[in-house]
Amino acid sequence: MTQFNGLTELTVTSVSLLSPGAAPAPQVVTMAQLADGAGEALEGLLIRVDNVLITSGTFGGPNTSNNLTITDRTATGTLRIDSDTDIDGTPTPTGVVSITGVLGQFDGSAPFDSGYQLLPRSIGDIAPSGCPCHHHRRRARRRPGRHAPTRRR
Ligand SMILES: [Ca+2]
Ligand SMILES: [Ca+2]
Repeated sequence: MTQFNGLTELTVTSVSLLSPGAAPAPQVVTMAQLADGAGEALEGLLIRVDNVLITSGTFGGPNTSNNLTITDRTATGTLRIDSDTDIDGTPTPTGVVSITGVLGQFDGSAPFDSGYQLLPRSIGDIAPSGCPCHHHRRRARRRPGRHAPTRRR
């Protein structure tokens, strides 16, 4: 087992299939549980965050990886769109969504307890949310959307 920018990596020497079946159900969490100092316990797990709004960044063009800022009512964090998925190149949602993904980490300095990133596996991991919360609806309407300058990384 090694670490890469705080992300625990398994160096795999052999893999055997123990039992075929469906992927594990995601654990439903809030952004506060993924915050600096808090996310370590969930690293590497499949999780889902509901009632999420993208507050800056876009999914970017095809074959690009992009970091976006997301928030629920509890905290703000990072959504990472990896170019290996089928998400890059698709329109960035403007409404409230539920996002399933694996929790990764990119943190270049000790104590390696920050920089958690939610990494959805495919476009199917991002679903519209039926959240009735007015807070999010107001924010979504105020959002400048595609007229805003986008930061590229
Ligand atoms: Ca870690
Ligand atoms: Ca891609």
